[in-house]
Amino acid sequence: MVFVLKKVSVLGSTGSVGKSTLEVVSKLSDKFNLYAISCNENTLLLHEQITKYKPRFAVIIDHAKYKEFLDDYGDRIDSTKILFGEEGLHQISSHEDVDIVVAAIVGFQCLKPVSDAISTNKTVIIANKEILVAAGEMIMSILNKSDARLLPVDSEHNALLQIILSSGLEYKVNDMKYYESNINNITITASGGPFIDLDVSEFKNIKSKHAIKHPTWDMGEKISVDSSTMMNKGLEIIEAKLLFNLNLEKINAIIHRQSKVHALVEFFDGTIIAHMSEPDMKIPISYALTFPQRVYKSESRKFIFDNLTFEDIPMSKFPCYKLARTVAETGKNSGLILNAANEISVEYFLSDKIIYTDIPNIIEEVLDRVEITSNSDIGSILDNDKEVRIITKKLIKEKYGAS
Ligand code: MN3
Repeated sequence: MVFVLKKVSVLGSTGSVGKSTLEVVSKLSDKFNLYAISCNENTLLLHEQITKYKPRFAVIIDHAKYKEFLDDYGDRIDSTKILFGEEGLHQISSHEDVDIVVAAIVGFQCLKPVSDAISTNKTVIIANKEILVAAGEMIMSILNKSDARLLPVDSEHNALLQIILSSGLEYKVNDMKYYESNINNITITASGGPFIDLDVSEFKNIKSKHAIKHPTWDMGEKISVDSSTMMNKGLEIIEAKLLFNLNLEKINAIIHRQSKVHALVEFFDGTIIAHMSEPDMKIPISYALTFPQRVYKSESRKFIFDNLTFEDIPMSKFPCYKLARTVAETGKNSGLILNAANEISVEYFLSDKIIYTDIPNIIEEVLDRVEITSNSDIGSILDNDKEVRIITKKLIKEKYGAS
């Protein structure tokens, strides 16, 4: 039998998950072949990646950067053909040669290629949280009509997947009752962020430079703020509800400051199985790539067990987490509203236009103002998202005088 290498497209290869994915794919070169990579505007790194990993295609989304790149190098570097924009993304996500699409583009730009990849029955490895939160129901409905597979690389959800598979259960994203009839509850962990020990009366004095420092994971500014408000954990509750179809009261989060236990599953017999590893994204990425096998050899680092602690989340400190749980229950477009209002609020906070404690207040008010409906296609999702962002900015201008 001839063993055929699986062809992988990495959307967003210059971001942190993208970079880790390329490292894993090149380490597993006896299993995978890099089909394509893409960047928004970091063409400097893209060029480096082209030379190093030699994909068949490389896509540049930003038009000016694409033009500039063509002027410098032409439309082909050795065996790599340079493609442009949405058309290029469409090609590398849905071409019949592609087996696996890693969706690591930040934001809504990822929605169309993910939907293309699902419709063409790819294995989709999803690193993009916001499209699961904002368009999860639509994504699940096209997934149900396809033979595609959706695998999460968010460390907690990937850990849940690993526990479930290791326990002899299957991964059934589309089955509404499967986990309800097999699992008591699932728990994802949260580091607690930088303000877990700060008195809540001090929260109003938190500045953006404090909020972007995450204790255990190395991440971008926006997600670091989301971790500090626990919105990130809230978004992950929504993500978990979508992927594992359990009632909300069976989906928990707990503070575990060391980020070494990533998730726990309690089964009917009272057994709780936990997933532990050093915080290294290459572990969940490699598991998703070789799913359901475990093939990747991690750089051997000794796992340090000392002082693993677990605490309940102090809800009164983290209203964003509470809001997200309500949204997980409400469903429909409430995830979209939460996501958009949060992104705008965090953006304003990062540029010091509003204070830290305004963030949950703004989101809550936007959730009250915008109509809850269902969006069934990409067009209405994008329109709804734009609308919510405008409403959020208007509200911030009215109430906080910022623009
Ligand atoms: Mn996570």
